[in-house]
Parts: sequence; C-alpha cells; structure tokens
Amino acid sequence: MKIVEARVIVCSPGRNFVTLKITTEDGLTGIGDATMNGRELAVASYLSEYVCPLLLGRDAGRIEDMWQYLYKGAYWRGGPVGMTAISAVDTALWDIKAKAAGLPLYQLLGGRSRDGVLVYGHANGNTVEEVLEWVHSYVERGYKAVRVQFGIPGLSSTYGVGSDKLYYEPADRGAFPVENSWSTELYLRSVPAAIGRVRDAFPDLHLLHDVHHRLTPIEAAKLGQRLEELSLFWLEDPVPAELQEGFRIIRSHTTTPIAVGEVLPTIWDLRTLIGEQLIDYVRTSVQRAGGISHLRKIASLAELHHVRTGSHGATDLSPVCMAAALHFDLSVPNFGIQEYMPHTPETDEVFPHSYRYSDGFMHPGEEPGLGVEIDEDAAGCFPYQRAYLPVNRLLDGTMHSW
Ligand code: CS2
Ligand code: MG
Repeated sequence: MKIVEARVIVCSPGRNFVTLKITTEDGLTGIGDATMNGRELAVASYLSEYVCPLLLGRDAGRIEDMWQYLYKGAYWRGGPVGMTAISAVDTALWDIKAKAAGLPLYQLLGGRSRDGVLVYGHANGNTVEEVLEWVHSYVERGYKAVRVQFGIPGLSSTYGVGSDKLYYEPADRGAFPVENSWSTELYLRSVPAAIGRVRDAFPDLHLLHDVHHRLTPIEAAKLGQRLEELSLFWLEDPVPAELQEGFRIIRSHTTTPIAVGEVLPTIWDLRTLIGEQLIDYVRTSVQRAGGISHLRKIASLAELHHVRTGSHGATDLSPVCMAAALHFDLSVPNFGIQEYMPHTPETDEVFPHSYRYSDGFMHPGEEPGLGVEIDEDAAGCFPYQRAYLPVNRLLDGTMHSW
C-alpha cells in the first residue's frame, strides 16, 4: 500500500482545525487530526514542509516503523508540535489499515473490552444556579458524569465559563489574546462550596473539576483535602505538570483522585507521574500524544500502575480525534472515562462521522476505519483565521498559567 499523496487541510468551521489526509496507490484514504489550539499553522507547516514529502512512496502499512522514522528521524524529538504531527500521520495510517481490512479500527486494537464508552459532559456557569441547571439538563440526557466549572465572585472571567454554554470555545479571533484575571485566594474561597452544592443536589453523579494548571502543589493539596468528602471522580490539572515530582506533595496530603496529561505529548513526560502513581487518570489524547500507537504504550504503562485513561476531548480536538479516541477507548483495558464536548453543526458538516452518543455512553460505529471523513468542499467554505487562547494574569498583573 504505497502512499501517493499526503495533504494538510486547514479549515475553520467556527474554530480552526488542521487535518492530514493520506492517499494510497489503491485509492484508500486515511485522515488524522493535527489541530493545536492557538498554534495551528505551526503543526500545519511542520507537516506540509517536513513530513508529507517523506511519506510519498512509503508503505502505509508500516505504521510502527513510520512512527519511529518520524520520531527518531527528527533529531529534535518530542514536544507538542512534532508529536501532534506524528499523531496525525499515525492516526491516518491506522485509518487506512482498518479500511484495508474492512473493519472498524477497534477490531484491530484487540476488539471491544466494554459495551460502550463512558463520557462526561460540561456544565459551566457564572453562578452555581446556572451550573445546577446545566447539570440537570445533562442528567436528563442520560449523562452519568459531568464536569463543573464556575465563575469566581470577584473575577470578571475565568477558565471554563464561556458565553456559549453548549459549545465552549476558549480561542478568540482577536488580534491579541484575551486577558483573563486570576486570584487563587478568591478561587479557593468559592469553589469548594460551589462543588458542594452540586454534590448535594446530585449525590450519585460522577463530578469532575478542572483547575487548569493554576495552583501550587500545597494549594492543590489543600483543595484536594477540602473536596475529599464530595468524592470527586477527579480533580484535573491542579498544577502545571512540567515538574512531575511536584505531584508528590499533593499525593501525600489527599485522596482526591487526580487527572493530568492533556498537554503532555510523550510517555517520557508522564514517566514519573504514572510510575510513582501520582495520578489516577492520564489525560493524553490521540491528537497530541503520538497517535494510536503511542497512546497505547502510555495506556500500557498506566495499566501497570493502577492508572486509568481519561482522554482529552474538548472542541479543539476535531471529530477525527474523537472518532479515533472512541475506538481506542472501546478496546483499552484500563479505560476510565472520555471527555466529550459536542462540536458545532458546521464542524459536523465538515467532518461527517458514524460515532453516536446514547444514554451517557458513546459508540464509534461499525464503519471500516475510523468512521469519519473530511468533506473538503465544506471545509473550503470555512477559511482559516488566526485565533489565540487567552492569557492569564494575577490581579497585580503578574503572568500566570491560563
Ligand atoms: C480543557 C480544555 O477540556 C479540558 O479539560 O483543559 O478545554 C483546554 O482548555 C482546551 O483544550 C485548550 O485549547
Ligand atoms: Mg483540562
């Protein structure tokens, strides 16, 4: 199965997406998601300038060898840009291999390990009352798990609370990043009680919360202790994860489950977090962490250490990534949960897919391959527009993690 074409398609149906499309000599096509929110063209040019020319003439069936060639052949290894590019190639090659076999991808990954993929929704609001209303609407739709994010009294804006409740999109098409302001003191003063009110109203629901990289380990330890009685499903990204050892402090103080990994692109960036059991869920995604091939290796390391998967699935991961994630999730033995933010109708128009939601679970469908395609005519109607993720400053102006 020789590769005869490899193209990068950039489009923007409401938000930017980068998609790699590979075509073989016998006309089979495979696609991979190469979107990196706020830095899309960095990956697009890495692919089109340096990777796509190397794919031509190679055997699409040699997936692992291709991964090793692109990873070890780059010299400048790892990092989110290079790994997102490798992820897209890997995903597209798995799509082709499954189509050639006439099977849905999960059948090539060992078949089903479960009947459906547990997903979580997103309830966001400026007030607890708004969040409660949204949690109720998710429960009405059959969700078993909901992430809750609240406005913080005293702050004009914060992560996770956007203008549009259903389609949360943090990237903004302005000339400069939107500036958010942050106060750990105001956050810690309000969020435990807010989550407590949701727990009181929904005693049996899986509740998740994303701190989004903003605390120090000891602040996160304090928050984890205060949330213990609320039995969270997980507390996500409590601190920036460059210093993996920092999570030892959190672990030594609290039993609140911890989830980390959506920004981490390789198994080596997770070795301490997983190896020392400093986390309970690993959040890496097909799109960021080296595709299906590398994500399976991360999941195997996690399996050895009682860590379950909880892949990232925000709207800046395209339906191509969501489809691939669901095949991976259906098969991986130590599955935990899958993030699911529905995409907008125009995004779904560009990326027709067979995956479906039903009563709190998702199913990738039985189409050969990933079960998702890119409609290039529709994509052409939505040209790229640069967009930035927000930046975050403390109340005194000091730069902080967003
Ligand atoms: C968030 C993401 O879904 C999550 O857990 O961390 O929404 C993240 O903010 C975006 O993917 C950034 O583009
Ligand atoms: Mg997150």
